[in-house]
Formats: sequence, structure tokens, C-alpha cells
Amino acid sequence: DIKKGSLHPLTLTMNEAVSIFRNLGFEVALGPEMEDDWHNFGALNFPDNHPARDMQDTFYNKDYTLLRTHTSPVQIRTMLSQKNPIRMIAPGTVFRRDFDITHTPMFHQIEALVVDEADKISFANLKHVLVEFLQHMFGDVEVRFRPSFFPFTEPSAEVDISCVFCKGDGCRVCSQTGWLEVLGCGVVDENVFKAVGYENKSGYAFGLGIERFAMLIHNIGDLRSLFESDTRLLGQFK
Ligand code: 2U9
Repeated sequence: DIKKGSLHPLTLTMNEAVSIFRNLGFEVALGPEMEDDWHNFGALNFPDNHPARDMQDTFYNKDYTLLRTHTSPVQIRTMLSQKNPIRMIAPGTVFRRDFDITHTPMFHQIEALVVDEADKISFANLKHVLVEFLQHMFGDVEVRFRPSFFPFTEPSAEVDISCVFCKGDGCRVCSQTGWLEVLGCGVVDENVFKAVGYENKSGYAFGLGIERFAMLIHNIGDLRSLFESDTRLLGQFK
């Protein structure tokens, strides 16, 4: 009797999200996991004293190269090497010095970037793509945008969907709010375009965590179970 293996729930979730974005016209771009300060922070408008740059938050090597803390350096590399318009996603592994119930030091993201001539790309375009993506991923959910802040986008927003467990009535998973935060997004900050030598461009970007999506889609309660290789969990994804 030959036992058949199966794809990991993170792989399944990543594949599903990438497939939806490909159908929405996004091309996949990849980049190195070891980066330098400029590609990971400087070009993204992080101030020199930003806490994310601390040794406490970022894994540094002896030569001050670092393990990327998000996939954003891939978008920076794409802007420097490809011609416009750009419509790309960067799926991949990222690293932060965080380890508790809701954080693992290694996790996975998809980030997206769209760039075209000045005034061609708006927050309305961003909203449309995100609602389309989230409804393919989660089914018939409501989507809401809340103002937020990121160094690399202005304006910025965090995006919630109506709770997939209680449909918005309020339950333990959504802390009785009826809403679940699923991603962050915004209009690309002018300083990011300046850093890569772009003039008269407009664009939007967003980022999401694959672990969070996998937990919501497959009703997985404990983040750490995604990294334990326990076949009682993995065997349920055949
Ligand atoms: C460039 C310009 C802008 C990417 C973005 C977010 C908002 C965001 C988080 C989601 C959950 C990280 O995995 S997470 O913890 N991401 O909220 N990411 S906008 O913005 C960019 C990226 C690259 C050149």
C-alpha cells in the first residue's frame, strides 16, 4: 500500500492566490531572500530611525546584508529593470524577529505593484482589483477599507472582509466585530518613485500574509501548526 503525499496548506493557499492574480493580469516576479538595506528599507521610504530596522526586528548578517522582511525589494528591482507599465506580484518567503502565538520568524507574503503614467492609476483601480480578488478567494464577502499608514504608500489603507465564520454577526475569531483584517494597501508614495528615478508615474501596491489567509480559509486555529509537519494536519489536505 503506497501512501500518497499532498501539498502543504500554505502551498495550496499560495497557488490559489497566485492563480487569481494571474487571471487578473498580474505577472509573477521573484527576487533574492538575502537583501541589502537600500532595497529592503531605503528605497521604500523607511526613515533611518524606523524601528523595523532594529537588530531586534530584522535578521542581519555580519556584513549587514539582511533577510528580507517583506517582498517589497522585488518590486524595487522590477522597477529598476523592466519597462512600464508594470503589473506584477511578488510571492515569497520573508523573515522577521518575531515569535509568539500570532507571529513566526519565517512567513509568506504576496505583494503587488501596478505602475503606469501619471494619473492613470487611482485608488479606485486598487479597490476594484482587491474586491475582485477577495471575493474569488473567500466567496461572497463584504469588503471595507480603513485609513492606515505605511512608509511606502500615501494614502494607505487596511482592508477588512466580513467575518467568514459568523458572516458579520460577531464571534470569537473576529473579536465580536464582525470583521477580519486581511491586507494592507495604498497609492505608491512619491518618495518611492524618486528613489528609483521615476518621474510622472502613478501606481498602487498591496501586501498580504499567506499564513493568515490559509488559517481563515481552512479554519486553522494555531499558526504554529502550519510549521510542525504533523501528518494529522497535513493529511487533511489531499
Ligand atoms: C513598493 C511600493 C509599495 C506593499 C504594501 C502593505 C501595504 C501591507 C502587510 C500585509 C500583511 C505585510 O504580511 S503582512 O504583515 N503589507 O500592509 N504592503 S502596501 O507596498 C509597496 C511595496 C513595494 C515598491
